[in-house]
Amino acid sequence: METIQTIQTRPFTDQKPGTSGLRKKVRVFQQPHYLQNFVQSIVDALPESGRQRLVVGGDGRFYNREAIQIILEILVANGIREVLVGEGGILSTPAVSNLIRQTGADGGIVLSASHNPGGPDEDFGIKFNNASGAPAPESVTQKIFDSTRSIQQYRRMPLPPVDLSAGRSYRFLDTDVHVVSSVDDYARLMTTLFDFDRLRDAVSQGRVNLQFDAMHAVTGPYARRIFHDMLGLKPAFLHNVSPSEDFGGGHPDPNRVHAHDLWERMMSAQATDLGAASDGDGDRNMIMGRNTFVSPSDSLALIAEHSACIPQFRSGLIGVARSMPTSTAIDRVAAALGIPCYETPTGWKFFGNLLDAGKVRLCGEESFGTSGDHVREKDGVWAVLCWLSILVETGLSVQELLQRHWARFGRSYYCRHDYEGLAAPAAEAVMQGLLADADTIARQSFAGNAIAKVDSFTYADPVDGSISANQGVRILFENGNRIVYRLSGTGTDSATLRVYLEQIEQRMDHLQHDALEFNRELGRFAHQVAQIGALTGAQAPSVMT
Ligand code: G16
Repeated sequence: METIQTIQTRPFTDQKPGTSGLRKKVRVFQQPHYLQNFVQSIVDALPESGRQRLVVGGDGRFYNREAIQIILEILVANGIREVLVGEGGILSTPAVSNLIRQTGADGGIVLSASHNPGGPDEDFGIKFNNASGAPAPESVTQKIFDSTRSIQQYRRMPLPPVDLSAGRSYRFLDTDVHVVSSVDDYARLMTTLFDFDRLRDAVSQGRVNLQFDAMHAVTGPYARRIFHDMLGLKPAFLHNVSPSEDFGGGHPDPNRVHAHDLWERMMSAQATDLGAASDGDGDRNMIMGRNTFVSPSDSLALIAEHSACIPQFRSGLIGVARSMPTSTAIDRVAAALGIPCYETPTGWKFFGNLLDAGKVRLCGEESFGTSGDHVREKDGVWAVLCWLSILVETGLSVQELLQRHWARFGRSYYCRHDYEGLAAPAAEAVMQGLLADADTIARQSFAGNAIAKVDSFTYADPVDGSISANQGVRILFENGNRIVYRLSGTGTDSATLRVYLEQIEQRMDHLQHDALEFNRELGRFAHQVAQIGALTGAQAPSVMT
């Protein structure tokens, strides 16, 4: 009989969680003790009373299964009473959040590097979600990080390879391990939020046509169950629904570049009323109509505007929230609805307190994330069901919905310019330089529009009062236009500088421009005032979306 081993280790200095947990190259995670140190640090951050039940699952990328075996050995050795693992180790990020909430678990461990590619030379990630199903707040991630900096040993119980077929249960020492369906609980939750009878009528009879691209990632099984089995969508409208460890060699990021096939189909005669894609771990979404792309910020605003079409929200939205760089389109809808709109730093974890306190019911981010108060993560499949509900209830096309929205609320022309592959010190220098030159920049103007102020965004959480400083530099124009600069917190090697551009247009005859084109000059201005070329050597953004 094996016994619990205490393994001597040494701290790694690079285990500080970023925007969404710890993300590194697979080879970094494969170093002896690397993953083990981090998992033991998560356990050490849990209070004694928080060690009863944990959920574990991931997006199925390369190293998912090996990581789950390692995690189980550590959780058993640390006496966690019960562990629920997704079938085959698979659970989408919103499904983990849901399982934590449905089972009253103390938290969960999510294995994913989201939209980053997978494979032996690609990315892996791990994060901890708390008992409400939300990504751990900074107070907890800091505790985990502190522990990784001082850890000297971890505990493991050697286990035979654990078969993760659904329905299997095991007892290892004091720990019960149950392998649960990846999809059942999540699909059940969706039926409580949407009118599946009405959606099925529309979809199965082809009155509203949908196509969905799972990008060979985790949402494949969810899409098959919900869109095909439950709503009667023909299999030909489901693309890339077989998950693979390397996402079919692709980049599971639902945007124009990486969901290119869907994009092309939606811009051609093969278009359907609604086209959608989701990312590696199923929390992001991209929404399209015939010949139409809906920017994530507009998607959020339109879901709020038409929330009465969504049974989940029929009792009232109460409040909404967006991350600071996300466009202000939703602010205008919230004002019209007479509800508050909160502005948080980037990172879904910042919505957790607002949702738990019942201050908001709908949240979203420019980074292709939207969700409601049913879980504490963004939720890709859910966002598609929202849009489907809006199309079914209004009888309008995606394009008509957008046009009406812009005519009523004005249009936020919104773009993001990414400067990838920068040396970290150079990227930092841009951020520091902006603050150092804030007064000089504030005296400039763009296209006749004066700058009201240049500042660094600080968030005071209205629920627990915690302060998060340095969450991005803003150039705020007097007419409401904005430029926002921040450094990405999800990369695994070099630094990425993100520049977010927003220009609000109310004139009816100026609502139909191409957003990239519309913001091109503002992008040049943003590049120049921040001295990006001089400080980083980058003469232009590498990606513009
Ligand atoms: C993660 C967070 C999101 C956040 C995004 C920003 O997304 O969950 O809340 O908006 O990162 O990424 P960056 O720091 O690179 O701008 P995901 O889908 O990668 O988990």
